[in-house]
Amino acid sequence: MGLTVTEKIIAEHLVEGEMVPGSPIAIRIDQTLTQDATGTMAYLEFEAIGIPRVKTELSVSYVDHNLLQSDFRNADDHRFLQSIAAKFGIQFSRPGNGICHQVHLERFARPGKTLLGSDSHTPTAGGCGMLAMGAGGLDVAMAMAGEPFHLNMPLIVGVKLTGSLQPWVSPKDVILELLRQLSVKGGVGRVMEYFGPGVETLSVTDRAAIANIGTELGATGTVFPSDAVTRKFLESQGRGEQWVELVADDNVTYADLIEINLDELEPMVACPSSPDNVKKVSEVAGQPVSQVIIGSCANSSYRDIVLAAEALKDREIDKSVSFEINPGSRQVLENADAAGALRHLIHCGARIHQCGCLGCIGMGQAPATGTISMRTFTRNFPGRSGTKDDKVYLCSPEVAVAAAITGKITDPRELGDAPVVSLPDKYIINDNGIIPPPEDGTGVEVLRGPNIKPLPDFDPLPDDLKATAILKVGDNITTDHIMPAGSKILPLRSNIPAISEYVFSAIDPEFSSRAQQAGSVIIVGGENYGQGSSREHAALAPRYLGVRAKLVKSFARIHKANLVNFGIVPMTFADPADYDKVEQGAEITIPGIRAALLSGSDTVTVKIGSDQTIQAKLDLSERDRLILGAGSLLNWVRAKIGAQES
Ligand code: MIC
Ligand code: SF4
Repeated sequence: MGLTVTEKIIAEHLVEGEMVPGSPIAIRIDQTLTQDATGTMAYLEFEAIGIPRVKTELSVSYVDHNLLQSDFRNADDHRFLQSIAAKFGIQFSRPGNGICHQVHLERFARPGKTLLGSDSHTPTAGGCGMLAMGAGGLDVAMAMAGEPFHLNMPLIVGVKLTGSLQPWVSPKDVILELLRQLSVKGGVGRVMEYFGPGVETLSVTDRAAIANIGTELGATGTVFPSDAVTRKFLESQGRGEQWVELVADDNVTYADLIEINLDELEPMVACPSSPDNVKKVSEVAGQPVSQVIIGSCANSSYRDIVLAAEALKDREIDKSVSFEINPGSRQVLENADAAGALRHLIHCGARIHQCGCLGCIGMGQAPATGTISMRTFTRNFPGRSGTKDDKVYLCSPEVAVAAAITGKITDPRELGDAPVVSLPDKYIINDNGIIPPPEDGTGVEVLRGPNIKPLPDFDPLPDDLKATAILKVGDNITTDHIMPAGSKILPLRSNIPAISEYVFSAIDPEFSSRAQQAGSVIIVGGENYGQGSSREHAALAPRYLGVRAKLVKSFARIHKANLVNFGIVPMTFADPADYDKVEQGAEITIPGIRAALLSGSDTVTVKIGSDQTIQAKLDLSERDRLILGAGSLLNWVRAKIGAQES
């Protein structure tokens, strides 16, 4: 039987296990990326491992999230990141150089390679024929130390594209359609692999826009083939020699097959407040809009910005709309300027911001109360924009521009002829925003600001667990619920005691003090618990507050891995109906939890109060169990290194 592109890359990098869907495997990681909001912790962790230089082919540290410098803290973190990158042999992409995924695609993505990033949208580079995955910072630190990445062999879903996109219909609509069909948990445990004649009609940045939001399906990754289009892209980036052809064999069988005819797609939007609440624009048209933003790692490439400029040429922005542009990278900005696009944007009244994540992670750009904000972003989870009860719609740049012109949600096809954007044969390339590390970093001093606190120590798992279920939540809880971001909380990412005060703050403001009072805590949840970002702070900070286990109906992949890394036992209800038996506030006992884990048992008995028992499943690899027993991945690694040395 032939191999898919994903299987070919995994086979080439496999160091442990067999490529049987669902079974644990470990693969070699060629490249890593970090961004500042997860990177400070990832480098503290790398430092704690105690290796003098990264062992990957390439590691890049980006600063793109925490760009607001309202006090010393973010600026201190930037200096810390720059100095530690120089010390350990890591490329450093300066603040303002662009969003990690956009810059990585432009300058570093390579077909056939593996990339692990401490950001959930790392699969963006899958648009260039890579296997790129998001992970917690500690997993990325381990990869930098040369350790393989552990995951379950994914199921490979084939997405066959036929036809071609019609005027005003965007690559974003492909992935919105998939979200409509599959929901935010439809991709869990899967890699979405695209093939078919429609793929050839999409540029690498179009493919990257689709791969980016594959994350919102809960997918482990999204992979496009590396073909003539990929070669042209790499040549336009002055990296033609890095191209290799990588396509699926003719006789492959996909675990599932989905077919999308691009000819039939229409402009779509994801309505508040979930990326899978997708409707045709025509179904929600006419509602007034107060803010329109083009940006984020999903849609801020050259094509997106120039398309907006062309559509706005000789037109005006509606007076009730704040129209904002967040370019994805300095390369995008410089090339869009050379093409004359900035002139049209400035002339029509756009607010042009620096290159970075900005409002996508609540770093400014919060919308006005009760009004609709149309954004080309990745996520519209409740309150993520920074405004309570926000009404954020996710859309393509085409739909965004139409709303900016009319002041209402509008089907862009009503605007007449669609702009046609041709991509440069050669982009203007200027890498002076990326600082390479010195050959030898041993003498480099790491600069630490007062807000950078050491990693807390965590104790091993006790023999029996006694804990209080101080919080019970429903389905699709996001990491934005567990550990919110935004301009107030993000600067605390390198200070666990301080950030832990905000755990679950949006849904339970007393959570942190109640957890500390309870001492030992268990959290009860529904389906797809922990969807969204890769932030390990959503495990690390709760662990600091005393959370020792989570009992839910199902987990999102990255969050579950982060729980294991920080010694929180992830358990699922053996019978989902038992969810109703646990009330918030219940006292829970799990006698012999440590022995059950270490002996490889698939279930444990959970006592609720004094009179009920239920069964919980432990769906964990042998390595996961050892890590949980040790209390954290770092404890386990340190013990292993200690055992090797003695
Ligand atoms: C996000 O989009 O939620 C983030 C901010 O990029 C996160 C990472 C983080 O929380 O730092 C992600 O997607 O992983
Ligand atoms: Fe940044 Fe938003 Fe992309 Fe996260 S989703 S990396 S915050 S642009």
